[in-house]
Amino acid sequence: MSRSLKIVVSGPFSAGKTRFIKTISDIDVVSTERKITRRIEGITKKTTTVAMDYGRVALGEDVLHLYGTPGQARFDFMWEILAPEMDGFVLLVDAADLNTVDEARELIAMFTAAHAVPYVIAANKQDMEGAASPAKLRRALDADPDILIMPCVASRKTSVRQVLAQLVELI
Ligand SMILES: Nc1nc2c(ncn2[C@@H]2O[C@H](COP(=O)(O)OP(=O)(O)OP(=O)(O)O)[C@@H](O)[C@H]2O)c(=O)[nH]1
Ligand SMILES: [Mg+2]
Repeated sequence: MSRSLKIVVSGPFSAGKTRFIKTISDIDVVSTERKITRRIEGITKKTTTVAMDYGRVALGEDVLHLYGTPGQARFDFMWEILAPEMDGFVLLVDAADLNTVDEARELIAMFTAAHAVPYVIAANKQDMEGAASPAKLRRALDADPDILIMPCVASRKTSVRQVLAQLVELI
């Protein structure tokens, strides 16, 4: 039977959430990107999500509604707006910058405490030199062996589709 699923795409600042949704969406993504006004160390990108991204993709029988969260902590209030009634979530981590793993761990704890839904962790930016493998990311996150951690390149459609297909299997 075909399903309509609400999937939240979350993760720390600059993990690749907006890219992930734009790569796979069948429709023009509704995004709320604004110029970055503060200097953030090591960051070369010019825009950041301030409210949400919305995209949609048909995957097999299912239609996935994808909601991307902002990554900056000052927009945390959006999570509680986006999370209700989600069927699952993808937690993206920049595997090329493990400085964000503490934040990723906190996000996982927060999401799973409030909403017991299936999720997958995506070790994103696998195309970058020195990116941590899923196994290395698992150790850094101290994640249980039963939690699915997949390699990901958010700019590649086949890669994004694989991550979403795994999540849909769990739902
Ligand atoms: N090499 C590489 N770069 C990526 C990948 N995914 C995202 N990026 C780049 O990483 C930067 C951040 O991507 P975004 O999609 O803006 O990340 P975000 O998580 O939406 O960021 P915020 O909304 O600001 O929290 C951009 O410069 C992307 O082009 C990837 O898989 N590989
Ligand atoms: Mg974004």
